[in-house]
Amino acid sequence: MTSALRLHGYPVSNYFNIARAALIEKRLVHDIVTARAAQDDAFLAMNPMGKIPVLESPDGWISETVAITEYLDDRFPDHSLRHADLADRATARQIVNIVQMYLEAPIRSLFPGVFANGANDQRTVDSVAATLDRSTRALRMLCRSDPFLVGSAISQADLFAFYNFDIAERVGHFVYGRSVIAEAGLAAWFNGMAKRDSSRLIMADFELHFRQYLADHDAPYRAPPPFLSGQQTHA
Ligand SMILES: N[C@@H](CCC(=O)N[C@@H](CS)C(=O)NCC(=O)O)C(=O)O
Repeated sequence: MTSALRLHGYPVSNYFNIARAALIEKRLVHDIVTARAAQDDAFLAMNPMGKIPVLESPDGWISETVAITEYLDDRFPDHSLRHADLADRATARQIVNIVQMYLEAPIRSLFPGVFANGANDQRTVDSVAATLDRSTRALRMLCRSDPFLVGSAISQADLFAFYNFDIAERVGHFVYGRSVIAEAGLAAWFNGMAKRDSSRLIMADFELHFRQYLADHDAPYRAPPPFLSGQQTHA
């Protein structure tokens, strides 16, 4: 028998991992359907952007990870990943946006020269560095790490930040020799997040598939950076 919730995607994807973590943290029964991003008509009917993750739900196909996590909270309010306090809720959403737009997106523009057999031009490398300066400074100012990013309750901000900082740390160290996690003052928070059951399960799957992905793409990136090497989940 299949579950009412089926998450389509692949464990190398940081966004798939965020959506999967939301399902686990909310204790929702779900199935995983292994799928790669695609631009064919069948996939575009599920997600017009042709990206993963995509959630198959009783209310239809849902894509864009923030739409998935907020749908899950609206449909299944238990174990909410959004704060009741409106100021906290707005801060968490602000962190989600900063992490996606000013940390993950610029880092993603460097993927070709890190996780594939491509090259990054110097102008991109320089402009990404300047954006990372601003986003890590902003996150240092906004995040409380007490123990979660917006106080005592885990929220979608923690999930978006954890999986996107994991990938950003790899790229940031490879390209610049910098630690974006340390710059944002988030080392203790990251270590705490890495110990969660959801993170251990998801990162174990990530490691398994990532090795093959790097080999398939003839990637220059080989080993995790020093900060992540110290993580038990990345051993
Ligand atoms: N804004 C999207 C981003 C999803 C995304 O970028 N997914 C990547 C994998 S991590 C993907 O599908 N890439 C393939 C492509 O862009 O064609 C979301 O929030 O879900």
